[in-house]
Amino acid sequence: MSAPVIPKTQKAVIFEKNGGKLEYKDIPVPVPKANELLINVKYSGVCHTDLHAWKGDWPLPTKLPLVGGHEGAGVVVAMGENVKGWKIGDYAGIKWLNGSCMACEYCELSNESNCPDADLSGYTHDGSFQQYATADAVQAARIPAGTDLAEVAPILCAGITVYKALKSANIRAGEWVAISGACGGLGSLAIQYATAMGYRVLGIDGGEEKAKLFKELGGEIFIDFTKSKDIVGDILKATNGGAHGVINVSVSEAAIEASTRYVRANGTVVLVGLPGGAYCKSEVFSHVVRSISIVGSYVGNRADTREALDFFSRGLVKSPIVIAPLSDLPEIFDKMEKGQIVGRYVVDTSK
Ligand code: 8ID
Ligand code: ZN
Ligand code: ZN
Repeated sequence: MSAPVIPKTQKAVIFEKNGGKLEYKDIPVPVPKANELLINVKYSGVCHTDLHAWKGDWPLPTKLPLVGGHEGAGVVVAMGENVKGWKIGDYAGIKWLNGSCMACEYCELSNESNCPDADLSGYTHDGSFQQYATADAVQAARIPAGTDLAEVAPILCAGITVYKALKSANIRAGEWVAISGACGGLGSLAIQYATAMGYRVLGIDGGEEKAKLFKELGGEIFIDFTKSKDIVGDILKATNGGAHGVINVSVSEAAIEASTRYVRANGTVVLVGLPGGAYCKSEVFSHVVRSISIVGSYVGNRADTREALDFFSRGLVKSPIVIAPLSDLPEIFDKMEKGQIVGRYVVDTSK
């Protein structure tokens, strides 16, 4: 294959300060470092984390100015001189974990997301809301040739994250998993991974459209948090004693607190959603006598990435996507803030 022509400038959405104007404009195409791929991003999912990063919600500063985005799917167009195992034309994915030191005790055990020097796409490293982005060749996701790049994009954060979170819940086939925030980007994939893994799925989210999507994706029982007068009671009843595992993917401190009360005795509450400044409150007496576990789950490692992509390639999970131009990002953030997104928005970087 002849070397692709790489332009000097490209379209991107960039902001100068947290909460500042999201500008759709021409910026320089980055040059890959020795260890990096240059990926021509075709599509990028829009994760709620991108909204947190833009707003500056978390106690971890972003780089500024910043190009957000960390669910980028595209084609390798160039690479640094130390890159091994990739060739021009390969499909590659930009994940949240852009790169890590590979030498600390966490990296040694493949817990690379916990690396103190983790480099994060769309946060500490310009991400996938641009047409050309760089990624460490060791961490970039390998996407099989022929994959639909718009459809696969949400797997690169949402898919990997919920798949790892479900593993962290230690549920057995036939047991109940409750997904709180079931019909957003992460939740809509969690329903399907959970079903494919053999669990019974109860979802909590709000509104008719979300209730409909939940059933279409194979969920069993839907609890509407905008209608239920007693969410905890309703879930305990529906599951005959509580969910064996709970995946918290809402952006609500109150919903997280409730999950400590509807998890079954000996069950596991998994914290995934990251409402800024939130605490997970659990009543100590009940926590002890029901012997529940509360664990945090943070994206996934390279094996989780490969496995999560494999579920997708086998047709077991499909993200309900809405494709929009990259220039629409401000409107997408606005909808996301209002909880109005059903499934996942994917932006087309060519528009
Ligand atoms: O590695 C991680 N831990 C990780 C990875 C990726 C994303 C964590 N996240 C975090 C994001 O930063 C964000 O805080 O997970 C959270 C969810 O991301 P998302 O799925 O991309 O967000 P969304 O598409 O906006 O979906 C959120 C859903 O929660 C529902 C909303 O209706 C929406 O469907 N929800 C809310 I907000 N309050 C709720 C409540 N009280 C609720 N559902 C049930 N009960
Ligand atoms: Zn994400
Ligand atoms: Zn490390």
